[in-house]
Amino acid sequence: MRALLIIDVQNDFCKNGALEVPEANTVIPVINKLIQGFDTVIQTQDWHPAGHSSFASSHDGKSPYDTIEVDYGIQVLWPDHCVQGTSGAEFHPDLITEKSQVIIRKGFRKEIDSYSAFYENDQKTKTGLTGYLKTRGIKDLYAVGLATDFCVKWSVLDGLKEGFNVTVVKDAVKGIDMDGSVEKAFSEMEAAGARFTDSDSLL
Ligand code: VGL
Ligand code: ZN
Repeated sequence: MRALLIIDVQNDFCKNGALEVPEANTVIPVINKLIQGFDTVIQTQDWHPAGHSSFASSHDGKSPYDTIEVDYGIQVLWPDHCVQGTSGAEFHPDLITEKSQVIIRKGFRKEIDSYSAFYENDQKTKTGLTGYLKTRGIKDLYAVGLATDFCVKWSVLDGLKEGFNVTVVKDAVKGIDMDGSVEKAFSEMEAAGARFTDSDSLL
């Protein structure tokens, strides 16, 4: 059994959003087409409380894209984004959401960021997605969405760690790209055992 894992296709990561991912909107029609070929569709939704610790505005003298050291390692500081209940946190209106059976919200604890669909950034606190997938007999995951170098990458790496076969649909992901981080993300995912395909070969 396979599932489509749609990561963070939310207004704030799309065109004119607070944390705009370049060319983000190009993935939406591709993902909409892919959805039709899947019986199981899962979405993630970045869902931060106001004043979240990953926001630069929560730290005196810091600017977006600065980094700080926290208990669980290096944290990139972001512009305020995907604040619970705001329109920026909504799924992009063009994305088909009717077939989504599970929506995993993440990043809702103020003191800890969460990129991955499986674990928060401490690499310990679980979202429960593994249990859901295993209970449903799903072994193969197809990852799409935003952003390649953050939430997609960590979801793919953790999915592999949890024992799933994970395939990234290359024309259905876009990245933020800080200092070559997209290319690095692809090599890290490949080294960890991810497979790659494009939507045409999948459909
Ligand atoms: C993401 C940065 C901060 C993502 C979420 O969806 O990749 N990136 N929050
Ligand atoms: Zn976030």
